[in-house]
Amino acid sequence: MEEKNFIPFEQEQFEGEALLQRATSFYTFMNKRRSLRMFSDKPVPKAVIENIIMAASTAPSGANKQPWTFCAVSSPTIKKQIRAAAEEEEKINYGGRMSDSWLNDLKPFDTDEHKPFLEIAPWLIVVFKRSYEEEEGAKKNNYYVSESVGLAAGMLLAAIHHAGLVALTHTPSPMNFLAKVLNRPKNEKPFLLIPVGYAPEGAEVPDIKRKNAEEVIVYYEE
Ligand code: IYR
Repeated sequence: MEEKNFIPFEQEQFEGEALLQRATSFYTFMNKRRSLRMFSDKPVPKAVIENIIMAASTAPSGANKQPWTFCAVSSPTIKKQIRAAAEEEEKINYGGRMSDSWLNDLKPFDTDEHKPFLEIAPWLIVVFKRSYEEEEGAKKNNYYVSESVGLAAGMLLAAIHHAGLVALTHTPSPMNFLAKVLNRPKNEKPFLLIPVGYAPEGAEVPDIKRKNAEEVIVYYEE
């Protein structure tokens, strides 16, 4: 059993104008992040991907179990396999597995079963959640696995944006094929498929709006 062992917490602090300025400028910066469905094939160095993933891996997690694995794929052969399997599932989705109202909600995004970006983007980061660990032959469950991995994925997207790169939070479904193609162990389940790279010249994104403060925040102050 691990003993309690605390160390001093250190962090730079801000007040007044400087505090507001930091909060505002980070929001402004994050508000520029967009999901892209088109990528340049320009290479991104492995060391950049590694740092982005390690930033994601600083996320909080249930009992600090860090129940995630990030598979970083630049292999053209594996990207091709992933594209083929994803398109096979999506063909069924767009051909009737998704409801009419779902297909209608997707119209502004102009999506279809074709996923060429899965081969064009220099990296695919496949995020897996680890529902349990195998310790000395015994299964030990992790805690709040989806919440933890969701937080890590959010931080991954922020790190990608901070590096001036773009990503798509892609959810081909069902996505069990990712565990197969990447030969993952039984305790890992695919969570998200995230192509990462540079935006191509002339990239466009749908003209969609984010909710404003009144729509997403409820204050309780008295
Ligand atoms: N998985 C499909 C459909 C899709 C679903 C949602 I919800 C989106 O926000 C976008 C797409 C696809 O990737 O095309």
